[in-house]
Amino acid sequence: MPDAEADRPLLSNAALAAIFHEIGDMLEVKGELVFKTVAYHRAADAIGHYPVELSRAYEEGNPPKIAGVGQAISDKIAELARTGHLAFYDRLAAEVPAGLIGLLRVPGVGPKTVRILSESLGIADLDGLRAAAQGGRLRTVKGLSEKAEASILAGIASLDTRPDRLLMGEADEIIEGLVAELGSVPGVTRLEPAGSYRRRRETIGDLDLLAETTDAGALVERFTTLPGVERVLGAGGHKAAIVLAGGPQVDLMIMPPGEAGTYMVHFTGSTDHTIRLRAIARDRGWSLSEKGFLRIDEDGAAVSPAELRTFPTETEAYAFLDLPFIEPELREDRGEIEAALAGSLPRLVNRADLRGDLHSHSDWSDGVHSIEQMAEAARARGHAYQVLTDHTRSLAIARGLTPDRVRLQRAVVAELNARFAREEVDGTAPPATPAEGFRLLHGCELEIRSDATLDYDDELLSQYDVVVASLHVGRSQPREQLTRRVLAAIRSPHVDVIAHPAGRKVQGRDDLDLDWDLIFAEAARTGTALEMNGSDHRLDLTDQRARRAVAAGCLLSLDSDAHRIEEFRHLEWAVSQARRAWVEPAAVLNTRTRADLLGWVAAKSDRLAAHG
Ligand code: DGT
Ligand code: CA
Ligand code: CA
Ligand code: ZN
Repeated sequence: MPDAEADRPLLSNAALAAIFHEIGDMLEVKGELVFKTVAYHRAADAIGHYPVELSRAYEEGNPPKIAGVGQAISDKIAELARTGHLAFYDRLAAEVPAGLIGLLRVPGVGPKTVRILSESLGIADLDGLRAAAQGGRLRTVKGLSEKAEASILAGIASLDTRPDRLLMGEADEIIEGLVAELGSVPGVTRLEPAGSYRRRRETIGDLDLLAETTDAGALVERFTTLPGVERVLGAGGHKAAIVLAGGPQVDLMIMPPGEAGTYMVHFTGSTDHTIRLRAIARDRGWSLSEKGFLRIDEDGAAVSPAELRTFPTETEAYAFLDLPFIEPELREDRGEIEAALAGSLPRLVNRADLRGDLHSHSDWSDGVHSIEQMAEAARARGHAYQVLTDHTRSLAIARGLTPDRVRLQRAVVAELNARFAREEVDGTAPPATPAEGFRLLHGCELEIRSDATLDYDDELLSQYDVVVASLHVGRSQPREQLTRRVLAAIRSPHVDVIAHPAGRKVQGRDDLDLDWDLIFAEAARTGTALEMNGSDHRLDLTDQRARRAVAAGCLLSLDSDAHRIEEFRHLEWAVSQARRAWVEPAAVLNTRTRADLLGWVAAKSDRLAAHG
């Protein structure tokens, strides 16, 4: 007998994640306890990131154990995998109107406000909220002021105008998928991402792919019929453009074999960079386009018969202009042409230069994985050190640690390190372990409180290996007070790094209003590192700001701020922003050996004393 169920497509991990996020949102609006709603959002994240197709694993009867996914949620995945439905979800959806969930997207509107709005004004969706705010009706509700009404209106406006460029993680994921799909098309010998993605800009508008193939027709055919294609914008003999469902536009260009050099230069951009190259070419009697260098006469017209010079590699194309290869991250016309002409391009930091990571969390505060899981993952990546920096006491929302818990945690770290040391002697440590061995260093992400005091006393702070300080509260204080708070941390003998200094979110929250020149000067004077946080939602410091910081004499630390083991990949994004900032290895604290790092930390008091 044919099984009707068998034809049902399995839910992808992304689809499962969306369902659990929605459950979390609905529970929030219903007023469930925070820890319960957070559990659903966390599980949704874990499911979305999970490397194995979960529906299939559950259907085949071997569900994996996923950190952050407890029995109750596991049962729900099983039900979804088996039937494609979830009774619990259906019940909630019947109870909580979909429009109400949409209200949560408005900055500053939380579940409690949504409930009040729904109950007192009968607001059911975004349009209803906008109308009520414009009509001045929100201020009539108990608990909402005229100010709150204005801020909700501004929030709705920001939703409408928010640019939706891709974050690094989204772009990486799509590129990986495209390269996997298209790489298997017969005839394809090469696929190269270009455009802003290759330059590693912090957000990416559309994706640009260059290809070499012996069968252009087959490649264009597959490209325009990929499963995720929503619209085909155009398809020709050697190029095509598509829009992916709910995603970006992707441009595909097919290069003639052996002529990639100028194609790569042109489609990597930036436009500003290639305009400079064209001017140099023109001065020498050549017109530069993606097709190559075309000989021109004094009037700029192509000579006859046409003379076209093409090159298989970018290095050769640059060399034709007597320039060294210029790294894609530098190609923004921010001085790289001048430096290339002068032979003074920087030796950019790369991932392999990093010996460790100074900022990460565990499930003791707001992370997902255990201390041991995080340490093992860092060790397997070849780090010589990973600093565990769970949040401190006053950041209750992130389960900041009390001093008692800090002492307990220190013992856990010591015990793990004893095992790592034994395994290095036994020869049972993972093969990636560096010569200096691996140690988990004990640190914290120390909250800088609103009044510019630090969250722990000197006695407790002095016992950490490394302290990373940051501020999460009182963000709207005036510039003077915010700057005073950051300076207080910089001047503390115990603080080694200022984490995500601008407190901004990519395409989201604004920067903190800080006196940057003062901060850079004090950080340089005291030898306090400034972080380039690699989370693609943060990327803080930005490339431009980091470049100013290094010019002012500051050290940087390139950190993952990982809250789960998969987030160690943030380090790659921190590195790419550092490269865009022209950063060389010597300016990065975590290119140092563990001994050098700890020596530098220990010397902070001396530095403070020496400089008064
Ligand atoms: P995006 O997509 O907004 O993040 O930025 P890009 O840089 O990827 O820009 P896109 O996709 O419009 O074009 C990809 C590359 O193609 C760009 O970096 C340089 C080249 N290109 C595009 N339009 C022009 C142009 O009008 N003039 C020149 N010289 N190059 C262009
Ligand atoms: Ca692009
Ligand atoms: Ca494009
Ligand atoms: Zn953190």
